[in-house]
Amino acid sequence: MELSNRPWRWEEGEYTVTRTLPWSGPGCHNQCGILVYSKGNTVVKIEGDPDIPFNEGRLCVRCLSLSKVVHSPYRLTHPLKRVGERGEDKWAKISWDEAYDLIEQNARKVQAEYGPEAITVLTGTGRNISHILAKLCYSAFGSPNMSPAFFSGVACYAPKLQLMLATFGGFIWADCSQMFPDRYDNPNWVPPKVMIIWGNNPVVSHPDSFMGYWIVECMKRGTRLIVIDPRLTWLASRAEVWLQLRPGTDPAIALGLINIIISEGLYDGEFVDKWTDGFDALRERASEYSPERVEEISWVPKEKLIKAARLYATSKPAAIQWGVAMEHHQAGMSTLLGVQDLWALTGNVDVPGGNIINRPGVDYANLPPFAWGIEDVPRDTLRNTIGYKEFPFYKGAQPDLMAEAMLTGKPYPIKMAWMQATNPLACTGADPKSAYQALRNCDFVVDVDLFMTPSAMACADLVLPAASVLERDSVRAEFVGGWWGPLRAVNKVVQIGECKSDEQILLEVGKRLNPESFPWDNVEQMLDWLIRDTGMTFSELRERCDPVYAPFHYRKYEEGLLRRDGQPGFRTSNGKFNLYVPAFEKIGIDHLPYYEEPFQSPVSTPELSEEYPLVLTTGARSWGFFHSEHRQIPQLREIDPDPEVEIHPDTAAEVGIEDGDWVWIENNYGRCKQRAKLTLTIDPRVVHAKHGWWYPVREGAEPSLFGVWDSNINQLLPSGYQGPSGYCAPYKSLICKVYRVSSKS
Ligand SMILES: Nc1nc2c(c(=O)[nH]1)N[C@H]1C(S)=C(S)[C@@H](COP(=O)(O)OP(=O)(O)OC[C@H]3O[C@@H](n4cnc5c(=O)[nH]c(N)nc54)[C@H](O)[C@@H]3O)O[C@H]1N2
Ligand SMILES: Nc1nc2c(c(=O)[nH]1)N[C@H]1C(S)=C(S)[C@@H](COP(=O)(O)OP(=O)(O)OC[C@H]3O[C@@H](n4cnc5c(=O)[nH]c(N)nc54)[C@H](O)[C@@H]3O)O[C@H]1N2
Ligand SMILES: [Mo]
Repeated sequence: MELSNRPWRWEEGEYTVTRTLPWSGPGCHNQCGILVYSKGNTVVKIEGDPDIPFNEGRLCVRCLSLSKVVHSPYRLTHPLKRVGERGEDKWAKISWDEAYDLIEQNARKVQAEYGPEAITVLTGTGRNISHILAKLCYSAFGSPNMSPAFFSGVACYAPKLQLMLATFGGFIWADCSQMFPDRYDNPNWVPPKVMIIWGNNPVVSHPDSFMGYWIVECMKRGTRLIVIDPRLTWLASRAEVWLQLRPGTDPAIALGLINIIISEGLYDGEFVDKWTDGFDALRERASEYSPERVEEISWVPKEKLIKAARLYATSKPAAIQWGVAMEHHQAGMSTLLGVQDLWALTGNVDVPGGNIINRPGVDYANLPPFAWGIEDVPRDTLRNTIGYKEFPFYKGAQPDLMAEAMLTGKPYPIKMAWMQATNPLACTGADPKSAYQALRNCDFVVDVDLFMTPSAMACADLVLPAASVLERDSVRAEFVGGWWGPLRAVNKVVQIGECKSDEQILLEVGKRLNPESFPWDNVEQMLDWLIRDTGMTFSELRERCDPVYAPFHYRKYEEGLLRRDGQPGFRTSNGKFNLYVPAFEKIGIDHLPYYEEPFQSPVSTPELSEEYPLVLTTGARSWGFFHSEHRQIPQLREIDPDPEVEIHPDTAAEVGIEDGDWVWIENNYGRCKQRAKLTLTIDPRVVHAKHGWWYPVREGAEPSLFGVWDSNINQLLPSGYQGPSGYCAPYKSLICKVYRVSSKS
């Protein structure tokens, strides 16, 4: 469909205007259309592109501030080689060629002496880096050990993707008309009658290619909300039912809802009979979770749970929008499974206004799958992937065991680490002080980032300056599987210093180390190859300008549009939407949803809870920051000048804390300082602390490391408490106490 007649670039008065999208650097998961106004090599302002259906001209504050990020005086502009001791902040500018020489020498030395698996590639939330880093790890280094940087249980989205593949063989999300370029006007779409927003605050976070304002658009069209969140969010304040649960008790809520829906006969018997497997076992399991028991576990009054169950099950269609809070608990997989079961029990699978099975922007049979380049790693080496034996369900190197290997040298030593688009000491890592030691144990550490981070300062030997999204040509495509979005070109606007794009660094390092796997002469050729199934080249895609939407069909399982054999059903070996995890049965872990207390809680560790009486959840997203980013951008910092811990006034009064006081948040693993924000929107037994804090304008050299140990809440979070499948970890279910900084520091 022709969306607009505007070209990808034009002149307007004294400005050049470029249409592009901010897929990465500074980050997010999305692909909002933006108009970049530039003069020469300077970005002057950003506006929303009204012709892009994904965001229809709307932008968040980070996007509107993009020019300040691109031109920040704190940007890295040249490759830097460490010349002092690690952490001393002594660096020499070197050329890219010298940097590549160092990389090549070190990588070849490690490969020869220890094998390629002694090199690890450490990633963050990915954005358009995921497939690039896979290719770097597998094809350039020949190592199987790509791992999210000390990100315990890779507790973000990957658990959802792996579980969905294992149970029904696709990727599902809430239907807000996003599959259609004509959006809310599309005649096949209807808004959900009810939406459950669960462990998610998308009006702030817009996570995983899902824009929060889409929900508001649905609300304008009649959608009513159920919100499951320990904090009163904007959406919760407008919900029909708000379930204010104790953090970490989500699996009990899921099982309670399932139990009510089944026992009251509110499920969709036809869908269940025809398309699902495992109903009887699920019914039996859920029957253990009476509303009374769920109330006791979760603190949610049983009347509210029953109201929510009835409202969801009797409103057709209905959708569930799920957030990362589900994965931020050890038993997170159980919540995810429970939610999938709810979609299926209510027959809301792939129906208009329900939870739909997405389709990539193009049918890209030949595009790289999840792990671009993995075919370059020999089978024997793949078997050496860290965590391969311990966690057979896990894909890639398991981060908690990777941390262990880097600390202990077992099962084998890790000698070289490559970090790109991650800041584990400030944000990604659980137990960041151990992560520091783990990186320090490596002989050679490279970091690629837009800014000098505490992680690079403390541990890197070589720091490479990455280009931001306005400094690169790239494509926005669904290379990593679940981050759905129409295909689009990312267009370079300016060049900052000697920064290079992640794509270009990949290609140049790859050509040095394994040229056969990098046959492209330049990035454009590589992009052409990546999107070759579309029948377009990169420059044709750019000229086309409009995003590429593939035709979308509802109820694909009825039409035989999901399975490789073209038969009706789901893409699973039994053709069913499984209400349990067949793969879990094989590896001997519970294959149905279950409730387990968080590893530390008032219930599981009552003695410890005498010392640390409060339940601690962390990391609800801030408007102005993407994780540890943006603390050096004044207008974004103005929105959230300090890290804040939310405390109920009654709780604060008990320990003499006043609004705005600096307080210690402490548990048996560590402590950090944040500023008290007293609020009635949180239960008196719960506190919530912000994540990702460091202070880019403070001293970089040790011991300060930009103040990374001052306010970093992850110091209260241990590594090694991942769930039984290797996925999920307790980022949002901890215990702590709070007290004024002056009273006992
Ligand atoms: N306590 C607590 N901790 C959490 C969470 C929580 O809720 N609570 N959330 C967790 C979650 S869900 C996630 S996904 C992780 C996120 O963890 P990460 O994704 O590792 O996020 P950051 O640590 O901010 O690191 C991102 C780095 O990438 C750099 N960068 C941005 N764009 C580019 C680019 O285009 N190229 C390159 N090379 N670099 C770029 C930024 O400058 C920044 O330094 O954090 C986790 N940490
Ligand atoms: N501005 C901004 N946007 C972002 C990011 C960012 O750093 N900044 N990060 C991106 C990333 S990588 C991710 S994963 C997404 C995450 O985006 P979301 O899924 O929205 O995650 P959060 O904001 O961490 O938490 C969502 C809600 O979960 C609630 N919550 C806390 N503990 C629990 C619990 O135990 N159970 C339940 N049910 N709810 C709980 C919090 O109160 C919060 O309102 O955001 C992405 N978008
Ligand atoms: Mo995330």
